[in-house]
Amino acid sequence: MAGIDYTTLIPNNVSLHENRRLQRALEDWQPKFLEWWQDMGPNGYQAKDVYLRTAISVDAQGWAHFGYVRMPEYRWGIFLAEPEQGRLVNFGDHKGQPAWQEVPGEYRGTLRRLIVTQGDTEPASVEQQRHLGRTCPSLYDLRNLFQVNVEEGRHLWAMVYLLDAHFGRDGREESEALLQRRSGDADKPRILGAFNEKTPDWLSFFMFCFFTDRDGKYQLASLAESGFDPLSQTCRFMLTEEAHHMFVGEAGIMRIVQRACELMREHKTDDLRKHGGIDLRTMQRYLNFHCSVSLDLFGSEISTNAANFYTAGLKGRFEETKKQDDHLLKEATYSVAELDGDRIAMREEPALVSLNERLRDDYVADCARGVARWNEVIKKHGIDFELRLPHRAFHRAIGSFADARVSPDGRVISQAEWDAKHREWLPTEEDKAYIQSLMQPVTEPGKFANWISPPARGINGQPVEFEYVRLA
Ligand code: BYC
Repeated sequence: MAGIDYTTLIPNNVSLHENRRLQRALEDWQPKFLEWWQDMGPNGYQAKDVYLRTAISVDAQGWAHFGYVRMPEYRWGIFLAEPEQGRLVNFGDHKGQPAWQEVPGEYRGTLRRLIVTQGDTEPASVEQQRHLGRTCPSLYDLRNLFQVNVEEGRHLWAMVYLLDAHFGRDGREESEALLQRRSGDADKPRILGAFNEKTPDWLSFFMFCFFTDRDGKYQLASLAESGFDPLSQTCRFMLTEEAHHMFVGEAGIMRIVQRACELMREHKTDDLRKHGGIDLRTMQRYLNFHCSVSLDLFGSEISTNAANFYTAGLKGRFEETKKQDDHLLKEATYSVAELDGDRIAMREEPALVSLNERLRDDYVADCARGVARWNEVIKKHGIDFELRLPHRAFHRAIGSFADARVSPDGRVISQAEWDAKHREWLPTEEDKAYIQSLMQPVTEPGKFANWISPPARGINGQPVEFEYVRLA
């Protein structure tokens, strides 16, 4: 396979022309998507040339083509990773059976819900980020924002393809509904909590890419294990795109940390507001917020939904096939953090209902590796400060800690202590106003806002001062 057909209205590597009914359904949806993109996509930049990458094949080497594109003309399409010959269902009650090419009737509703939940996050994030272009810290960052946005748009296409190809009229209705919900809307909100939060500034954007896109990585990796083969193939290709989004987040925060350290040394103070930088304590509060809302995205610690997804063979564990166990988990247990009076204790729970928590553990370990890389920058500057992940029970709205008050270091505290201290732990109105005051656009090629360092290198071998977006 590998080659993508760009001669058709909808680029694809799924031989769409052989399935007239599906082709018509998607061609009917395409103008509605474009209308949504015009209304809810990046505000103010639709007519500009942006240096974007587009997928030209799905094999590991060199799938991307780089060139100037106007975003509404981006070739959104349907790209599935190469099929694995003889693939099996690798876990759950159907383990060992050939992977399904069609939706098993008994799992139709469940699978549809999983795909819709995944699909809903994609347009949601574009909506959340739609005003950021106007305050970009550089053309390099502006281009990265738009690359992330068009690829989230493509991820929506990926889920709509599955809905239209495999769920008949219900699927087509869900595809329409994906364009009708709106992030943060009181009447028709997006499905998951974090996707109704605002992304009003670039510090939030980078934190979102680091923490929330990383949830995407872990959820997609679990769905890539699915016994429903088209879902697996779709998610495997999406993961290659997701990697860039997390890079944008990790490198963005690292550049802000770098700049903070430079300013601290230059002015011999950690109060950077006088000097137009973002101090590390403010960054810690933003980190606490974005980490905690992203932890919620994994669902409840104990979840029969998660157990059912697994037993049915629909959603696996992270790197399921690399694990050395029976892949049934009926007898296994897993250690889960739970509230035990006024403390948090570990308890052995049945492994099947603990799968959300297990995935959250994989995620936390991955986040910790990124935070350690930020701390290396701080350490290299000889500054005595460490950014930390908040405890998993801190500021949670989903699961067993939702009603508890827990400090970032994992102490169960009283409401009174929370009221007295939460301003030290979460972004305050003053923080938000200060960060907002820094959001002045910098659009001269090669120039960067004062609060962020330039990147070490440009995109696709281009220099940092390349004109990544043509604004003229
Ligand atoms: N907010 O058993 P529970 C990405 C609901 S991000 C609101 O605890 P379950 C991306 C839940 O739906 C990845 N509601 O959870 C990143 C259920 O409702 P019902 C997105 C929530 O079902 C950046 C009830 O609470 N992909 O790709 O085991 C940019 C009890 O549920 C939340 C996926 O999420 C919440 N946070 O697991 C762009 C993968 N959490 O059934 C993109 C697909 C739970 O009682 N989704 N609820 O009405 C899933 O696998 C599961 O739906 C979840 C929840 C892991 C999200």
